[in-house]
Amino acid sequence: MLTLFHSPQSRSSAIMTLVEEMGIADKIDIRIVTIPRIDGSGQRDPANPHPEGKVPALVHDGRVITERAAIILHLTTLFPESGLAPKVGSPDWGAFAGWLAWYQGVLEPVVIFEGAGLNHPWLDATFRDHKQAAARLRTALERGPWILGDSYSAADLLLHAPYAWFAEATPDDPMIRDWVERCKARPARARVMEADAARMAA
Ligand SMILES: N[C@@H](CCC(=O)N[C@@H](CS)C(=O)NCC(=O)O)C(=O)O
Repeated sequence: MLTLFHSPQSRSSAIMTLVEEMGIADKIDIRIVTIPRIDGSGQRDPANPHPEGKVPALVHDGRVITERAAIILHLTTLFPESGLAPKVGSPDWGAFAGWLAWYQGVLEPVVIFEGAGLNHPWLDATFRDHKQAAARLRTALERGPWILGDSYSAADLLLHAPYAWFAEATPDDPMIRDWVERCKARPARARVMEADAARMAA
Protein backbone atom coordinates (compact mmCIF):
# COMPACT_ATOMS: atom_id res chain seq x y z
CA MET A 1 0.00 0.00 0.00
CA LEU A 2 1.21 3.49 -0.91
CA THR A 3 0.36 6.63 1.06
CA LEU A 4 1.60 10.10 0.12
CA PHE A 5 1.68 12.89 2.70
CA HIS A 6 1.16 16.23 0.98
CA SER A 7 0.76 19.84 2.01
CA PRO A 8 -0.61 22.21 -0.64
CA GLN A 9 1.74 24.69 -2.33
CA SER A 10 4.89 23.08 -1.00
CA ARG A 11 7.67 20.80 -2.22
CA SER A 12 5.25 17.88 -2.15
CA SER A 13 3.29 19.55 -4.97
CA ALA A 14 5.99 18.23 -7.31
CA ILE A 15 5.21 14.68 -6.21
CA MET A 16 1.48 15.31 -6.59
CA THR A 17 2.27 16.48 -10.14
CA LEU A 18 4.30 13.33 -10.71
CA VAL A 19 1.34 11.21 -9.56
CA GLU A 20 -0.90 13.10 -12.01
CA GLU A 21 1.60 12.82 -14.86
CA MET A 22 1.94 9.08 -14.25
CA GLY A 23 -1.84 8.53 -13.97
CA ILE A 24 -1.44 6.61 -10.71
CA ALA A 25 -3.68 8.68 -8.42
CA ASP A 26 -5.97 5.66 -7.98
CA LYS A 27 -3.06 3.62 -6.63
CA ILE A 28 -2.01 6.06 -3.92
CA ASP A 29 -3.79 7.20 -0.79
CA ILE A 30 -3.21 10.96 -0.52
CA ARG A 31 -3.20 12.46 2.99
CA ILE A 32 -3.18 16.22 3.44
CA VAL A 33 -1.10 17.42 6.39
CA THR A 34 -0.02 20.77 7.78
CA ILE A 35 3.58 21.99 7.98
CA PRO A 36 5.24 25.00 9.58
CA ARG A 37 5.63 27.61 6.84
CA ILE A 38 8.23 30.30 6.38
CA ASP A 39 5.64 33.05 7.08
CA GLY A 40 5.02 31.60 10.54
CA SER A 41 1.71 29.94 9.68
CA GLY A 42 0.98 26.24 10.03
CA GLN A 43 2.46 23.66 12.35
CA ARG A 44 3.95 20.21 12.36
CA ASP A 45 1.25 17.59 11.88
CA PRO A 46 1.39 14.60 14.23
CA ALA A 47 -0.20 12.49 11.45
CA ASN A 48 2.86 13.04 9.22
CA PRO A 49 5.38 10.18 9.55
CA HIS A 50 8.28 12.19 8.01
CA PRO A 51 11.04 12.15 10.68
CA GLU A 52 11.41 15.95 10.41
CA GLY A 53 7.68 16.63 9.95
CA LYS A 54 8.30 17.73 6.36
CA VAL A 55 6.59 16.90 3.08
CA PRO A 56 6.66 14.97 0.90
CA ALA A 57 6.71 11.62 2.66
CA LEU A 58 5.72 8.42 0.92
CA VAL A 59 4.87 5.35 2.96
CA HIS A 60 5.12 2.03 1.13
CA ASP A 61 3.88 -0.92 3.17
CA GLY A 62 4.97 0.73 6.40
CA ARG A 63 8.39 1.98 5.19
CA VAL A 64 8.78 5.77 5.15
CA ILE A 65 10.51 7.20 2.05
CA THR A 66 11.59 10.85 2.12
CA GLU A 67 13.32 13.23 -0.33
CA ARG A 68 11.72 14.05 -3.67
CA ALA A 69 14.51 12.44 -5.71
CA ALA A 70 14.11 9.14 -3.85
CA ILE A 71 10.31 9.26 -4.09
CA ILE A 72 10.54 9.94 -7.84
CA LEU A 73 12.95 7.04 -8.34
CA HIS A 74 10.74 4.77 -6.26
CA LEU A 75 7.45 5.60 -7.98
CA THR A 76 8.88 5.55 -11.51
CA THR A 77 10.49 2.17 -10.76
CA LEU A 78 7.25 0.78 -9.32
CA PHE A 79 5.24 1.99 -12.32
CA PRO A 80 7.64 1.83 -15.28
CA GLU A 81 4.82 1.95 -17.82
CA SER A 82 4.17 5.60 -16.91
CA GLY A 83 6.95 6.69 -19.26
CA LEU A 84 8.24 9.38 -16.88
CA ALA A 85 11.70 7.75 -16.56
CA PRO A 86 14.05 5.71 -18.74
CA LYS A 87 14.18 1.94 -18.35
CA VAL A 88 15.73 1.01 -15.01
CA GLY A 89 19.34 -0.10 -15.46
CA SER A 90 19.74 1.51 -18.89
CA PRO A 91 22.47 4.14 -19.42
CA ASP A 92 19.74 6.78 -19.70
CA TRP A 93 18.39 5.71 -16.32
CA GLY A 94 21.82 6.27 -14.78
CA ALA A 95 21.87 9.78 -16.26
CA PHE A 96 18.30 10.35 -15.03
CA ALA A 97 19.22 9.30 -11.47
CA GLY A 98 22.25 11.60 -11.70
CA TRP A 99 20.07 14.61 -12.57
CA LEU A 100 17.75 13.93 -9.64
CA ALA A 101 20.70 13.61 -7.23
CA TRP A 102 22.31 16.75 -8.71
CA TYR A 103 19.07 18.63 -8.14
CA GLN A 104 18.95 17.72 -4.45
CA GLY A 105 22.69 17.97 -3.86
CA VAL A 106 23.60 21.01 -5.97
CA LEU A 107 20.87 22.92 -7.82
CA GLU A 108 18.46 23.54 -4.96
CA PRO A 109 21.28 24.45 -2.53
CA VAL A 110 22.88 26.96 -4.94
CA VAL A 111 19.53 28.60 -5.68
CA ILE A 112 18.93 28.97 -1.93
CA PHE A 113 22.47 30.23 -1.21
CA GLU A 114 22.05 32.85 -3.93
CA GLY A 115 18.62 33.91 -2.64
CA ALA A 116 19.98 34.17 0.90
CA GLY A 117 23.02 36.14 -0.27
CA LEU A 118 25.45 33.54 1.09
CA ASN A 119 29.03 33.36 -0.14
CA HIS A 120 31.87 31.29 1.28
CA PRO A 121 34.88 29.58 -0.30
CA TRP A 122 33.68 26.23 1.09
CA LEU A 123 30.31 26.68 -0.62
CA ASP A 124 32.01 27.52 -3.91
CA ALA A 125 34.40 24.59 -3.60
CA THR A 126 31.61 22.13 -2.82
CA PHE A 127 28.69 23.33 -4.93
CA ARG A 128 30.22 25.81 -7.43
CA ASP A 129 27.53 28.45 -7.98
CA HIS A 130 24.17 29.08 -9.62
CA LYS A 131 25.83 30.44 -12.77
CA GLN A 132 27.71 27.19 -13.34
CA ALA A 133 24.62 25.14 -12.50
CA ALA A 134 22.66 27.15 -15.08
CA ALA A 135 25.39 26.45 -17.65
CA ARG A 136 24.92 22.75 -17.03
CA LEU A 137 21.18 23.05 -17.56
CA ARG A 138 21.77 24.98 -20.78
CA THR A 139 24.13 22.32 -22.13
CA ALA A 140 21.44 19.66 -21.58
CA LEU A 141 18.70 21.84 -23.07
CA GLU A 142 20.77 22.59 -26.18
CA ARG A 143 20.30 18.91 -27.02
CA GLY A 144 16.72 19.14 -25.61
CA PRO A 145 14.00 20.21 -25.72
CA TRP A 146 13.93 18.33 -22.40
CA ILE A 147 16.67 17.55 -19.88
CA LEU A 148 17.09 13.98 -21.15
CA GLY A 149 16.60 14.92 -24.80
CA ASP A 150 13.44 14.21 -26.78
CA SER A 151 11.02 13.33 -23.99
CA TYR A 152 9.69 15.08 -20.93
CA SER A 153 10.64 13.13 -17.81
CA ALA A 154 10.43 13.37 -14.05
CA ALA A 155 13.86 15.06 -14.21
CA ASP A 156 12.23 18.08 -15.89
CA LEU A 157 9.45 17.97 -13.32
CA LEU A 158 11.92 18.21 -10.40
CA LEU A 159 14.61 20.45 -11.88
CA HIS A 160 12.36 23.27 -13.05
CA ALA A 161 10.49 23.43 -9.70
CA PRO A 162 12.40 26.21 -7.90
CA TYR A 163 12.11 28.44 -10.96
CA ALA A 164 8.37 27.83 -11.18
CA TRP A 165 7.98 28.92 -7.54
CA PHE A 166 10.50 31.77 -7.59
CA ALA A 167 10.48 33.28 -11.07
CA GLU A 168 13.08 35.84 -9.97
CA ALA A 169 15.57 33.02 -9.35
CA THR A 170 15.36 31.82 -12.97
CA PRO A 171 18.62 32.35 -14.87
CA ASP A 172 18.41 35.09 -17.49
CA ASP A 173 18.75 32.63 -20.35
CA PRO A 174 15.97 32.26 -22.94
CA MET A 175 16.67 28.55 -23.33
CA ILE A 176 16.16 27.93 -19.60
CA ARG A 177 13.20 30.32 -19.36
CA ASP A 178 11.44 28.66 -22.31
CA TRP A 179 12.01 25.23 -20.77
CA VAL A 180 10.54 26.42 -17.43
CA GLU A 181 7.48 27.72 -19.30
CA ARG A 182 7.10 24.38 -21.14
CA CYS A 183 7.23 22.55 -17.80
CA LYS A 184 4.75 24.97 -16.22
CA ALA A 185 2.34 24.49 -19.13
CA ARG A 186 1.91 20.75 -18.45
CA PRO A 187 -1.80 20.04 -17.79
CA ALA A 188 -0.94 17.75 -14.85
CA ARG A 189 0.80 20.65 -13.11
CA ALA A 190 -2.18 22.95 -13.75
CA ARG A 191 -4.53 20.40 -12.17
CA VAL A 192 -2.36 20.14 -9.04
CA MET A 193 -1.98 23.92 -8.77
CA GLU A 194 -5.75 24.31 -8.99
CA ALA A 195 -6.42 21.63 -6.35
CA ASP A 196 -3.72 23.11 -4.10
CA ALA A 197 -5.21 26.61 -4.39
CA ALA A 198 -8.62 25.23 -3.42
CA ARG A 199 -7.10 23.42 -0.42
CA MET A 200 -5.30 26.58 0.71
CA ALA A 201 -8.49 28.61 0.37
CA ALA A 202 -10.36 26.05 2.49
N1 LIG B 1 14.89 17.79 0.87
C1 LIG B 1 13.46 17.61 1.06
C2 LIG B 1 12.90 18.94 1.51
C3 LIG B 1 11.51 18.82 2.06
C4 LIG B 1 11.05 20.16 2.61
O1 LIG B 1 11.86 21.02 3.01
N2 LIG B 1 9.72 20.36 2.62
C5 LIG B 1 9.16 21.56 3.16
C6 LIG B 1 7.95 21.96 2.32
S1 LIG B 1 8.31 23.14 1.10
C7 LIG B 1 8.62 21.30 4.55
O2 LIG B 1 8.00 20.29 4.75
N3 LIG B 1 8.83 22.22 5.49
C8 LIG B 1 8.29 22.10 6.79
C9 LIG B 1 9.34 22.20 7.87
O3 LIG B 1 10.41 22.74 7.60
O4 LIG B 1 9.08 21.75 8.99
C10 LIG B 1 12.84 17.10 -0.23
O5 LIG B 1 13.33 17.44 -1.30
O6 LIG B 1 11.86 16.35 -0.19
